[in-house]
Parts: sequence; C-alpha cells; structure tokens
Amino acid sequence: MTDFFSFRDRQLAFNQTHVMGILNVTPDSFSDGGQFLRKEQALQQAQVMVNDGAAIIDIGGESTRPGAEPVSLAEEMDRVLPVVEALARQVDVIISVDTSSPQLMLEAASLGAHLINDVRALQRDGAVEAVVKSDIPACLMHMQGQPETMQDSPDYDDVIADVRRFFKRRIEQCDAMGLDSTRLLLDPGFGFGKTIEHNLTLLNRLPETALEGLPLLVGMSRKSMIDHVLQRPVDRRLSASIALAAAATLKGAFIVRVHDVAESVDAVKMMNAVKHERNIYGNQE
Ligand code: 9MG
Repeated sequence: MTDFFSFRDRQLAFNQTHVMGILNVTPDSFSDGGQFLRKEQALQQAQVMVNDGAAIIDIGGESTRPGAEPVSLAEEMDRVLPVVEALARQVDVIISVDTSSPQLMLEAASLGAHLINDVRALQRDGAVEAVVKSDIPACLMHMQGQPETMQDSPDYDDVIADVRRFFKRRIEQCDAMGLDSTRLLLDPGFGFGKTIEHNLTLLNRLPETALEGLPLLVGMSRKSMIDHVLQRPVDRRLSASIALAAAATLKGAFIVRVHDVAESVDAVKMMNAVKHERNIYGNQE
C-alpha cells in the first residue's frame, strides 16, 4: 500500500486524519445578493476554512436533510460550478463536490474538482461512468432509504453487517465498470437511515466498516444524533461535534467532514499526536 491517497494532482498521507470543511451553497447559507455575491461569500468562507486547517472543501448545492426541498439539476449546477471554478483557480486546497448528478460530476471535474462525494454511492444512472471518465476518486456513502423518508423507521438485523455488505457490493460493481477500489473512500453515512443506536454502534465499531482496508470518511458534525443524547438544538452542538470528530480520529477515520473547522482541526491534530505518541507537527516548545 502507498503512503498517500491521491486526489488527482494532490495527495493526503494515510498516517493521519484530515479535516474536510463543509461549504453549502444553498440559498439559506449566504445572503441573497445574486450569483456574484454568493460566489464571493462562498470563496471567502472557503479561504477561512483553509486558513483554519481544512485539507478539503466539500461544496454542495442541494441539502440532503430529511424534508429538504429537492432542487433541479440546472439550479444545482448554477450554485456549485462557479464556486468550483473560482476555488480551483484561487485556493490551494482539495476540492470535493457533494452531488449525485453525473452531469455535475463531469463538469465539476473538468473545472478542477478533485473528489466526488456522493451520498447515493454512485447509484444513479451514469454516475460510475462519470467518475471513471473524470479520473478522480469518489466517496461511496451508505444510506438506508431516500433522504425524504430515511429517518421514518430505520431497521437492520445487524447494522455493521448491512453496511459491510453494501460496500462489498458497490466496490465490486464499481470495479466491474472500471472504477478501481484504489480510487474509493467509504462512508457509513451517520444519520442516513440510522437510529441513535445504529449511529453509536457504527462509531464504536468504525474500523469494521473499512472494507478491504479502504479509507473512511465520516460526517457527524451538528447532526441530530447529538440532540438524541444531549437534547441540544443545532446551534448548541459544537462541543459534541468536536468530541465526535476526536472519537472518529481515534477510531481510524481518514477524513472527518465538519462545519466548525478551526475547533475540529485542533481536536483532530491532538488525536493524531496521541495515535503517534509524539508531536508529529514538529513545533518546539
Ligand atoms: C453531504 N453529506 C451530508 N452528510 C454527509 C456525511 O455524513 N457523509 C458524506 N460523505 N456526505 C455527507
């Protein structure tokens, strides 16, 4: 195994956990001052996250929260592509695009995106082909059901076995279509068709979900699993989100997807140092 995962011309070392900052380019994320202002605000926010230590920025134009309004492909492309293009020119960071749409995958890759993050695990028609053609890696996420209804009654005999079975099947299907597993990241999909117990089991037994030793991406930042345990509205979930990022790091996640980059980077770096049992960041006292 090589020491790095390759994202086109960029690489991340396997021997530590990295932080992915979330950049939502949905109307409720930025003031409604037209496309130019939206793009400028998104770029500024991305630059802050990079300065705070994010290795990857994940750009999404459609919310996958239960009950969120679906958006048309044209609208999703309009929101995401100008930001990808500008970010690729102006900011030295790995650019991920959170989408299930093959056409957006292709266009984003041609504008400089380095990773496709698909909560539907490339199961839409043409998605695997788009990633193969784009020559960039992809993250396959596990979800039971569809975003609109997935939290209605999640049900598993054995959530770990189910997630593993799903990854095995998707890895084989991708391979048969020319997408090699060295270009795949796996994500157990916290909160995507999971009860609080399923989420806690998945985190506690995270290493078992790394099928074929593939690198894991996890996202728990501000999710309702925190509310289940602590009864906190979304704007009071920072401390718990940091704790979950730290736990995921100790459990072997390669990438943690977060809203609060500065705070998460501190926690992840401390846990990286713990795992190495030395100051891998090299600064002297
Ligand atoms: C887009 N998105 C929202 N939550 C996510 C999660 O947990 N993982 C990944 N890969 N993407 C997510």
